[in-house]
Amino acid sequence: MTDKKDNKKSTYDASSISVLEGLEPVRKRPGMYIGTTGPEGLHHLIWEVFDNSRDEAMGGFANRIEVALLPGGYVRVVDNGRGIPVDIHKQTGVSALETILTVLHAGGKFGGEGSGYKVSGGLHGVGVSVMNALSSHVIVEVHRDGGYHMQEYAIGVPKYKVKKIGPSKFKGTIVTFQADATIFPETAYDFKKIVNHLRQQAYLVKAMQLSVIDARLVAGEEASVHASEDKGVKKFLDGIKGKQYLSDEHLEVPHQHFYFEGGLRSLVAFNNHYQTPVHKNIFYIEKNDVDSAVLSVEVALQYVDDISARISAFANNIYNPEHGTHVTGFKTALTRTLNNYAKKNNFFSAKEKDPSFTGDDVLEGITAVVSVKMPEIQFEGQTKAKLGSVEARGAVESVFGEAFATFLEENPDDAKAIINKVIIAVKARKAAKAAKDSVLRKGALEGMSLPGKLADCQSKKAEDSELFIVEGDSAGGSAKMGRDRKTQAILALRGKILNVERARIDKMLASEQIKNVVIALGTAIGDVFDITRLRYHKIIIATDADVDGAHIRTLLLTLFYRYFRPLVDGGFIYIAQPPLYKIQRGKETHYAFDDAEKFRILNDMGVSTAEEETVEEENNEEETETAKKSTKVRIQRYKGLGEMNAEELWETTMNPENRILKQVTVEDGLMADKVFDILMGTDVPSRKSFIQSNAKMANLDI
Ligand code: 0RA
Repeated sequence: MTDKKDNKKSTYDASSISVLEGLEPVRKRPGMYIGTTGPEGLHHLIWEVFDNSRDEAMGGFANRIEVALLPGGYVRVVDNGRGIPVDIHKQTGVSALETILTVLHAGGKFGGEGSGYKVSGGLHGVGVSVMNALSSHVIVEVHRDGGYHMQEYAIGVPKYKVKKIGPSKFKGTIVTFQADATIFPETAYDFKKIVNHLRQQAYLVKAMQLSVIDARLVAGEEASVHASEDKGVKKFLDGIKGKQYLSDEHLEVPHQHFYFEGGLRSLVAFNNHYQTPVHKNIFYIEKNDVDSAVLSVEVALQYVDDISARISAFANNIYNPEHGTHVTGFKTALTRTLNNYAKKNNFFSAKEKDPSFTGDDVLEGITAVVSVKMPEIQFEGQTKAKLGSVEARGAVESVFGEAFATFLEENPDDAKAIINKVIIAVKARKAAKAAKDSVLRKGALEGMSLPGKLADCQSKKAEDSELFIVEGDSAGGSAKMGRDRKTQAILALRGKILNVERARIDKMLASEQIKNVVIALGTAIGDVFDITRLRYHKIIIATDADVDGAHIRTLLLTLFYRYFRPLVDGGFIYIAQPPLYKIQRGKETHYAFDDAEKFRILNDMGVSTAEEETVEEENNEEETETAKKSTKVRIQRYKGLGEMNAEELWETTMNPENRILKQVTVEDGLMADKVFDILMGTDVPSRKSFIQSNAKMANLDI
């Protein structure tokens, strides 16, 4: 980087600027140029100016930049780069400075061969002229060619021609602007947002000194917009260490300095700050090739003790949250290189059937940054979220692949730790698959040997057949006795299947109880799932109306939602609605499915609510005379399905004539899936609060 500074000579003059169009359209339709006139657009003005300074630093012409928020809504961006050229453009008779500030897309880099710098991140930008068009006041100060020059603008229009104010032995550019309040409804900047954006940028340009200062509350004229008179200026432009442009006495205000010698390597270290790395050395490669369609490829990575992957991607210093071709190339090379290394160094045992890492295996626990720079850049869609340029893929694949292979060879300790980490990921993947497969094999091979717990129905026609999944052996017994054995099958689950706390659902597939459910369904699971082999067209979950019952129901719904989704989509899953109360008077029997229904029934029977309460409280399950009628009213509250005898269970919950079934929807499944994660997940606080709040609800019921 440092030698560039000396090698590159200034080949630029005003004639290399191509004049494109005036600024009028920008003020008419600002959204077209900065996306929005909301906060994003307002801050975009800063990025636009900053990008130019950053490009100077990236080209090796500057090594420090200061961004300061000043009183009166002013923002100042200072760099110690070459300074915007102030010489006069031969054709237009206007200075280069004025051209750059008043013509859209002007700027040396668009002027064709030999102009400006080639490796540039500002290629995407609309140019500083957009900032000028949308500012009520702009002051540009340039230290260049032995002089100190200045020009001012009002809403994009020059107040005077660029003038030389005095001599200067420095070089650099100071742009101070005030966003136009008639364009932006809100002109207050968000200092945190600026700090975060600029921190990210600081990582992208190795060893650039960047200061961000919030001097909005500095009183009076001290931080005046004509700050070039400030004492700090010379020290700043001179590159004296630790000196900012804003003078020292103003630095009692919020400020941050960024300087990352390691560039992307530092960004990976920063991202891994709260993690435990599995190896010591951060991999890093930077390769520049000025003759290629991809001018530069830069990658840094380190694995940590975690299962998720954190990949940040940039193209021309623009963050690409949706990744794109560069990341595709990176992943391909990562997978291939790690497989090659593991094979070559005998990490795969001979007896392994499928001795290779998948793309997902090698991503577990990785923290990586991929950055490319290219002159012709294409994004997918309207936003810059995803890189589309095809050349980036091959360039990253070969540059990174080669360098990473070398890194593994040269750092055997890191290599070993990384491979071992990936092997753990492979094991987890295989264990999860084995759990599925074991159920699958049983289902497929022993399809005829249905579980002993299943009391199957006589019909072999799935359309007519129903499977009741019942909680507990006693309810199972009643259901078996009460059922219509022609069409109704019963499978009893022992109450405590949920005791496997925090187990993953794929582990549960290995449990005997869940396996029974899967085998009974007949469809098998996973790749060989076959809905035409479904043995029942109604699968009815019948659990108690308490916390345990809700847990079991959640587990089953999650199982169906995750592994038997077509059963949910096809409307084959139901939830039984057993009654909560049995109300009897003489030979008259009523069932109530909730409290509201209980009150309605009692009302119809001519029992007043007040009396009913007495009845219930004092004589639960016992006979009592009411005041109005000399007949006895008996109210029984069912605490579980097991309390019902065979006849009651049939009458209320199983008999297609009387029962109420709730068909399970995809939304129910999704909901259960979420609740399942809370119940089973490692997120202990929310799991606790979930169970507590539901336990309260359950208590109210009792
Ligand atoms: C056009 C050409 C050159 C530099 C710049 C623009 C330039 C613009 C800005 C904006 C903020 N800071 C800046 N620094 C430089 C190249 C000049 C040369 O070849 O000497």
